[in-house]
Amino acid sequence: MADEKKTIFSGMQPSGYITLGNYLGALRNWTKLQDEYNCLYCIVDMHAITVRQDPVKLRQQARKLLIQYIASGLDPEKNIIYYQSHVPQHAELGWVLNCFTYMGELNRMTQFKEKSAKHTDNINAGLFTYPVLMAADILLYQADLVPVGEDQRQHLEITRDIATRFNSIYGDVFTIPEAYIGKVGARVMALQDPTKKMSKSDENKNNSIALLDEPGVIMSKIKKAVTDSDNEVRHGEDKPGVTNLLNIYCAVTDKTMEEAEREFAGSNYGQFKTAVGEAVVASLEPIQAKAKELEQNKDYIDSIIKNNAERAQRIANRTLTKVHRKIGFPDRIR
Ligand code: ATP
Ligand code: LTN
Repeated sequence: MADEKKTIFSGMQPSGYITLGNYLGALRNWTKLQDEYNCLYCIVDMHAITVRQDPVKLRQQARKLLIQYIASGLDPEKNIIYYQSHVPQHAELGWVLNCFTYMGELNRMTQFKEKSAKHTDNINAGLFTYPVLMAADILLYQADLVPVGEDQRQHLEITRDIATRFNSIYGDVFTIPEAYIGKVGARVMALQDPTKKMSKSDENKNNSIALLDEPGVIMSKIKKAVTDSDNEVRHGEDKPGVTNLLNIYCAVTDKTMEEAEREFAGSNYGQFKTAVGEAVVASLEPIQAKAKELEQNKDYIDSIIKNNAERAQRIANRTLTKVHRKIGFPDRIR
């Protein structure tokens, strides 16, 4: 009988060590979806080189990311977990889709605007066409659903536009994917500047909590987080720092905002921050223990890297062959 499960695709860049934002906005949702869907979770190293990376660090970060995917609960037997650069079909489809994407569409992307403002010395063509490679990632596997944080919504929209455009010319080649954005944790903000998102490539390490930060480091970063001066624990647009900490607290404890506000009515910021810090430490503790264990198991991790890239290639090839036929590339002689 044909496999009736729908397909999920998502990815993270090995551009640093994953943060609580990446975990709450994306990774945690992935682990909840793995039984109901066929899932592919990619480490998008080709996307990461759109900003300059140190080669030694990039390789280490990619391996750590893969380990953290598994430590967070993704089962590498059930899910396909692999490096983007091990599956050349991503780049091949990316090229084709470049020819179906307009400069004007890419010009509107806010991530491009933000990243090019941050890296004025290296505004390269890859940074500009980043969303096209992302569309290729998703469309190669005919994904139905793409679980991401709020910041990726615009990239999902352009993916849908590119796929719809291609299908309208060549027939039903691509599944049109939908974004899956969770209700809690979809946008965790920087601890020192709660008006911008927590980001793994932020140079100020006090802005983010890494999934593998030691408990003492987590506590100290949360204690230093920017709040305000009225000492009242409630959420609101006028209180971005406290709201962010409340959101984090709700996400890691599975409590509602009302429950959390009730719990901290009458607490001062010191007590509140201690409780948030302890809740974060407790939720990350099992992941950290598992990651330590996996790091010792080199052969196991290597076998996952090899097998899963092969599994991904087989699926990717099916779509790519179809695309090549549709656009009129000559058949390969075998
Ligand atoms: P970089 O700093 O290199 O841009 P990043 O921290 O933004 O990296 P990505 O690898 O680009 O992380 O994103 C991985 C996933 O995490 C995506 O699904 C993204 O939407 C989600 N994500 C990133 N930052 C946050 C955040 N602050 N809150 C919630 N989700 C987030
Ligand atoms: N652009 C994403 C990472 C990413 C991705 C993808 C996410 C690359 N390809 C495909 C989902 C599906 C980011 O910056 N967070």
